[in-house]
Amino acid sequence: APTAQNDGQPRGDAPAGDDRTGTTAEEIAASFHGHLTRTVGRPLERSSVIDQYHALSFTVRDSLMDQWLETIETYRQEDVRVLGYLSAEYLLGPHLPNDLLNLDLTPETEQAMKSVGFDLESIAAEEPEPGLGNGGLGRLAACFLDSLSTLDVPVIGYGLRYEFGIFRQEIVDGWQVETSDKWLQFGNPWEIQASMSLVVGLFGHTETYTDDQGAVRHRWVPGYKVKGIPFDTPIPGYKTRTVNRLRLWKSEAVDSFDLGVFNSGDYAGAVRSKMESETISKVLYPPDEKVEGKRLRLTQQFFFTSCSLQDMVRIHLSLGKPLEEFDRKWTVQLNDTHPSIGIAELMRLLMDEHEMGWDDAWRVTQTSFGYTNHTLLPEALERWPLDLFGNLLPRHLEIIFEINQRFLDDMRRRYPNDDARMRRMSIIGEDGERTVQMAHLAVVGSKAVNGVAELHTQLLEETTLSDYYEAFPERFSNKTNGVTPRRWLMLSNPELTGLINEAIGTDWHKDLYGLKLLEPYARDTEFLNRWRKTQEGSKGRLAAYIKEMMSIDVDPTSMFDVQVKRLHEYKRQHLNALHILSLYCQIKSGAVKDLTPRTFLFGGKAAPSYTMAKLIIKLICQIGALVNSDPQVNHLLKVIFLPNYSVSLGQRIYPAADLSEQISTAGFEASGTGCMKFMMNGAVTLGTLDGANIEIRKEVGEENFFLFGLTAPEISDLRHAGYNPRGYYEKSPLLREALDGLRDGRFSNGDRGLFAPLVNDLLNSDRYLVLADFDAYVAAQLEAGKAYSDPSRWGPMSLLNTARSGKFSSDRTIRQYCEDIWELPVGKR
Ligand code: B1H
Repeated sequence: APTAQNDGQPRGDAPAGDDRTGTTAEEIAASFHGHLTRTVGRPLERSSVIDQYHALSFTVRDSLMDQWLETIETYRQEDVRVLGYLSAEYLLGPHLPNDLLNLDLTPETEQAMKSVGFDLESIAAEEPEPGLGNGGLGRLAACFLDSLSTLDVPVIGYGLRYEFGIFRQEIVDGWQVETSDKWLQFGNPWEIQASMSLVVGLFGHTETYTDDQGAVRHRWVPGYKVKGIPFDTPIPGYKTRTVNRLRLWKSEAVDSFDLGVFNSGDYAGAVRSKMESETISKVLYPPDEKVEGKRLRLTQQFFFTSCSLQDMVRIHLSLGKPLEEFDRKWTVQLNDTHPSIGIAELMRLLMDEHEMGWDDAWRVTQTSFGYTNHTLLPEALERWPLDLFGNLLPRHLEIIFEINQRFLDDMRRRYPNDDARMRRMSIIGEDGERTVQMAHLAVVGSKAVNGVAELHTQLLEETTLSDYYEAFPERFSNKTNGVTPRRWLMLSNPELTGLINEAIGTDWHKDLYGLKLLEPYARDTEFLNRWRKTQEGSKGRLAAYIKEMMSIDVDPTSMFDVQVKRLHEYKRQHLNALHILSLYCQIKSGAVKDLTPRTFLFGGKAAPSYTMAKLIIKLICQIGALVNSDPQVNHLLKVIFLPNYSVSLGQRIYPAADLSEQISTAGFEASGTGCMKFMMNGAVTLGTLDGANIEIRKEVGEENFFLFGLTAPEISDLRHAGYNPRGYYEKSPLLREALDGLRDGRFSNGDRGLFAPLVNDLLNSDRYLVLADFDAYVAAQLEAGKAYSDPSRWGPMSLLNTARSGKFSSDRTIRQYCEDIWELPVGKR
């Protein structure tokens, strides 16, 4: 690395330097200057902020590389077991500030940038967010990687290197408009292409042949092959030398260019195969909790899963180990069913490519995998039509048929004469179109199955997977989700972090239960004042951002009431919207005069094909337009839909929230993780008894949580008795006024048709019981508003939410996976 001397750079008065890496501000400045001139190729004076961002990222990456190599070497020498985490999504968020935090180099870097006349914050703002995920599921994978590295657990995260991540959302005239996310267009300084590649087959047919020993064997003769190229991103832990690896696969043509075809004059034909191959890792599928039955999606899943398993097998063999011991060296976690084709693929690799017999291959496979379920929504359970599946993956279909047959033979012995049960449990679904049911394959082929919050796991066991739970209760367990406090508290809320550190020290950074020490401050008025001031600071910064982006004034002393998450009917953003409409009507009619001033903030993307979700966005924006410009109400209410909700936007929002809206229909939100980020930052939850809300309420105490709504059992009773939404409409005057106004075009300049689909759906089916919960929601909101207006009541509630959020660190979650499922030691180094 270049030194300060030979670059002739100004030498700021650097702090002593980090005691772990020993890096000083001078060294950072020197390395930065070196990269700017030699890697990026720009003179300092004429460099753009993007140039500076690249140079600084290379500088930070440099300081990770020694630890990275050291980590890999340690794993090799100590012959540790390694987790292969398979996920179709990683919603990482920006690397630069996070890696600086984890390396403990933020102050030195700030100083280094200042010494060359730049500002770290502005440089960091140039980083395009790697949005390789949709929502909670992808963000969970990213939090897990942070915790795994922080706890020194060996892992390779495997996934797809989408060229286009989650779409960018713009709001035009209140409607969502999608544009493509070209996150790689200026290059990605965080990734390193590994100098190897693997080949993945597709299509074709299978053959039986007799090998040299006279044994009958099977093989797959693919009709088409693609190359998988690995790109590695270092994942540093917080204040540890462990730097794990995220390995994402890019697809390329085996021969990127067919010279023979080209020479014959068919230029288009010569590049066609290249195009088709590269399509596989081109773009992230944007549906969330709803499957898109497209062949390309199955191709993506198989492509990255096959690459990843081949990679594990390759590493395993390079260590000189027999494949019979694969399950001792590796533990493979399936983040939902998206990679569950891996079960058939590992069987194929072991049997067809490495000559293992069925029984050994099955034992190795079945003891290698664990499966995490993330949703009970039937439309999100992956089922592939048999012909599509068999056409793309003929050998895998044969293997799945045999797994199924052996499994059902087994079950038939345990449950004789129970054909209905056999039909329910079969991996091949037979009602209507024949399908491969991936959740069934995942359960049959795994040693462990888990849900992501207590209620969700319980419902999995009692409903969706009940037959399997009855057959293998020992396989099932709960692993309540968590989020990393590094990104979601320390990085996004440095002001609150500083205040907490001052009060209780810093032990909580790696053991979030340590926040318990804050509890006594709930009685310290002076401290509570500082707590509130700090939060008002964050609210002021968000208000400034809103002013800059949307030219709307919001009052930082008003109550910030926030709902940010993917748009989905079960999450009930429209319940929130109906409540705002009702407040609006009451203020207009004079029924309500004094009200705790509120700023309602929304953010979230709708799947591009999800018409109702897009209409709900329009509804929120319409209410915003109505309310924000009306002098009769806008001193009491403001409604903001923040466009393009993302990890970076989340980092601005969570610290500024007073009230956290977690209002899904009970039984539908598997866990939720946004709820945990709010809690850590001192927001109070208003929520239903759903997902992780239940556990949040248990931790924080019922007096510090605003509860409303039907419970999951009440909902199933109501459904059985016959749910009639119109009855609720007729009984509730507030609800009637809001819905009638929507139908009459009162809120849409007389346009009666605009919200008709929404109103009709609510009155006629209301699958998510918005109307049934409306009155209870309004009452809870009133209560929350009152509590907020009394700082002596709100202050302790807010502080205790932070103090009691320890359980919701993903460090806790990862420890539980390590102990119960992966059998991996934690924090050994
Ligand atoms: C969750 C998904 C999901 N559950 C299909 N399921 C997808 C399903 O593109 N697709 O096809 C994408 C995502 N995502 C979420 O997982 C749950 O809804 C949350 O409640 C949970 O907190 C999160 C992490 O476990």
